[in-house]
Amino acid sequence: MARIVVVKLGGSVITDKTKEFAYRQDVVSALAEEIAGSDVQTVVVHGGGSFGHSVAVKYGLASSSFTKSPEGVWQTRSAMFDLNSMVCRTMAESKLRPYPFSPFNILSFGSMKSSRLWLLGLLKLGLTPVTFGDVVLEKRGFTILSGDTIAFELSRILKPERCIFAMDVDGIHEKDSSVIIPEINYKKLSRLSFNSSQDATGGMRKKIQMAAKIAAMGVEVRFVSGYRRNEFAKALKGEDFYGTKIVR
Ligand code: IP8
Repeated sequence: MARIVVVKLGGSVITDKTKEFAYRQDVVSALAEEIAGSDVQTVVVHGGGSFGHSVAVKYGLASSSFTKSPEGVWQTRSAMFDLNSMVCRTMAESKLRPYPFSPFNILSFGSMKSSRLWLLGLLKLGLTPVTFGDVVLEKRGFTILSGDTIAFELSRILKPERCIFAMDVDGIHEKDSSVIIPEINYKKLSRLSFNSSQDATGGMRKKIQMAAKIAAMGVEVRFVSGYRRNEFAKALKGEDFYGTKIVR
């Protein structure tokens, strides 16, 4: 069976978070070319960046807060669907054949086995499944379902060879150090402390929690810069790369 890799494209990589609705086509194009040129079967999930997140905050929507605003839900989802269609179009221009789907699809099959078979079926037919962070209804109202959580769910379902997080930084470094940690096990990772600059929005903490959960299942996680296409390509193919590897 071909090698399967789950890739999370960070919102801060594929968009410019300093400007609303600023899509980075050149970055997505470079990463998509590397995916298309590799021999691994890839399942992609992308974040919200200056699409989903900038709209969500206006309506008090976050992964730790709830809203019942129909306007907020519509605007946020609409921004995510727009971004998803841009990402998929860029991927198609890079010779991939994306299959966009809402993350709720994989939950609607009723069993992990059915979700797995569905994803494997798409991959076998030459499609690249692409999903995204979304808005989810819970008891207290609507909240954000982060792409990092979806990367964990996809890893649970697929047990891929590895899971790559393409980020706007090179990897993880310890507090008061700028040296990227090349490899760390998931237990040590959970105990690591960070500078506030490394975790301004709490996004890094969440990513690390999910990465630790994925690595604990025996799926190797790689944190790599999405701006370094060569390092991303090496990380994708399982070669030595510049970034952080998280292992069990
Ligand atoms: O950027 C968030 O996904 P994330 C998606 O992976 C929305 O946290 C809806 C803002």
